[in-house]
Amino acid sequence: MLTIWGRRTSSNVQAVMWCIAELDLPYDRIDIGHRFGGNDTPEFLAMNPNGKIPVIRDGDGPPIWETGAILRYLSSVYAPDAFWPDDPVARSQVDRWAEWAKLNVAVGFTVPIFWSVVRTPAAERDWPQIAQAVGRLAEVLAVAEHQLSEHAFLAGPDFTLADIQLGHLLYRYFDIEIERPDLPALRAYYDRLKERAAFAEHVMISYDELRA
Ligand SMILES: N[C@@H](CCC(=O)N[C@@H](CS)C(=O)NCC(=O)O)C(=O)O
Repeated sequence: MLTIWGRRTSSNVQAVMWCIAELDLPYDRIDIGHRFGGNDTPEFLAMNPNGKIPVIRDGDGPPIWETGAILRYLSSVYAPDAFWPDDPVARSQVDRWAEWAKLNVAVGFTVPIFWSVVRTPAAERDWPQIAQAVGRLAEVLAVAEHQLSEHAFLAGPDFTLADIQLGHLLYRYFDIEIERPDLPALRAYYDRLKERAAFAEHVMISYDELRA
């Protein structure tokens, strides 16, 4: 049995939970972080000295933290080959897109855009700076747009770990009050993700409680 420490409104927890649900794994999730607190206790810090969520344990195995490491662990142990290939060369073709999404889309969206809009009081929002961040992110998303205009999923024809790393950000990206560039292939991809039960359950979650 997997145990996950982390509140369901955390985008990183959402990525992990979406992956767990896609792989149909049994789990127990414990609410930790933000309004629940609990991530600064000695017990939690002994699991993750960064005091961050998500953390998982698989049975009585050691704690695993960092969302990318958790996703790769779960995929290596439990996923079918198409989702996370055994062959190192085939796997690199998925991993490069997963890493790309984490380093470019998550970093370019979460703090400079999502936090600046949702987690900042209306009177303090710096719209020119937000518009700049949206413009920078648009350049990154144009790369995904090109890829998704040729393939059903980010790394090619199959749903893979790379789709978790990109897709879990898209509910918030398409939902918040920003001007978005016209990216029809990305929008169609997001619409397809919304049809997945695991995505709807674990990613399409209200973020109202995070509002400043
Ligand atoms: N690099 C880490 C970042 C983890 C992180 O920043 N988690 C946030 C939630 S998304 C957190 O723990 N925030 C503190 C809180 O929720 O109290 C990862 O990818 O897992």
